[in-house]
Amino acid sequence: MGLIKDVCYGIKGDRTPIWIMRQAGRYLPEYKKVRENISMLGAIEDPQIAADITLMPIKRFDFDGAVIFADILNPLQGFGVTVEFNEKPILSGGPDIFTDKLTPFDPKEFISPTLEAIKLVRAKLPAEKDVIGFSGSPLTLCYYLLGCNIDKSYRKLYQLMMDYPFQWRELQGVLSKQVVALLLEQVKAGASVVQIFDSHAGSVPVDIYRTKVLPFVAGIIKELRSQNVPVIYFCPYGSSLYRLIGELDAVIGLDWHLSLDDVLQSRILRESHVIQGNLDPNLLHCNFDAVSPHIEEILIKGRRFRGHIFNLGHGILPDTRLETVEKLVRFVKEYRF
Ligand code: 1CP
Repeated sequence: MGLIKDVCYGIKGDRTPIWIMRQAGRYLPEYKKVRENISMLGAIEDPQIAADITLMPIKRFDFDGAVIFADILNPLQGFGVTVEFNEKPILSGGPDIFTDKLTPFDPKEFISPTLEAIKLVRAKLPAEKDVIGFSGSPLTLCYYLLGCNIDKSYRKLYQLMMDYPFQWRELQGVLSKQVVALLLEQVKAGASVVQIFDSHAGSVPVDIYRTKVLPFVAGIIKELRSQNVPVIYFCPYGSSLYRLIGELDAVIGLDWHLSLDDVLQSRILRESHVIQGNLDPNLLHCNFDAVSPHIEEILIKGRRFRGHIFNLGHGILPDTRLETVEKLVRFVKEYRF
């Protein structure tokens, strides 16, 4: 059992484990080199290349977990959507989700290269390192299915949610089942922990999140937990929602907008929670010595919780200083309580 998985269950070792969201991505020179010759989708759909990219940050920094090189969007091809990763991901074709039903698909058919990559990565890693699978949440997948990232507007997402409540519920139901199926297949292939990225739920007012979003997220997590899968739920820019999110049976991924002290003192979360986070990714542009006191504070405050997985408060940024990442990982791994 890996260190990250242990912490998900509240089993604390003598140190805090660390991985970083988007650690397998485009800040790495060796990744950029591979991508000179292959497209994003081409890399995801070649199990050996996806596995090699997944392992790059482990080889370079020795993180405690490997997050599989894929994306939250490529599985949507199973709904008949064309996905292209240009400057921004572009989704086209597929059903009109204001009016049409989504037909569930078999993950084994549409993410089989990712499942193969997970197997390859698992076989290469020692038991104490976790393989982290992931999916977008139903709301976040709807955001992309509606092209909100291209429109740079939440308009269609909110219209679907509020003006078409039956369609919203139906869609969230189908997407929830699909997310569970995608994550369970990743677990079967060898993922020991899964993360749900709810990248766009942080914009939703808390009372609307409670009725329109939370029940579906809770349903997904309940289903996964009933099959003993540890789940991390991450909602960036979601600090107004953390009190509600704290009701979920999941590790709570925190962005950096609240300090871990405030989260406890204002009773947003309790010490019985397991958390992940929450270093501001911008601090990795700086000299390690300048930011290490802040990193140490996160470690010490994080220790007050039932469990703490060290991570950033959002994905690592493209032009991050590699030396600072290297020193961060060494510092966290050598820190003893
Ligand atoms: O050319 C490139 O290098 C493409 C950049 C890139 C990469 C490396 C994209 C496009 N996706 C990914 C991989 C990816 N995406 C991983 C794999 C592991 C890793 O990099 O370590 C993961 C976990 C994701 C997750 C993801 N994709 C999220 C959730 C995280 C978050 O930031 O909130 C989201 C929202 C996406 C969609 C997506 N894919 C890519 C981009 C640029 C975006 C955001 C687009 C937008 O909102 O406009």
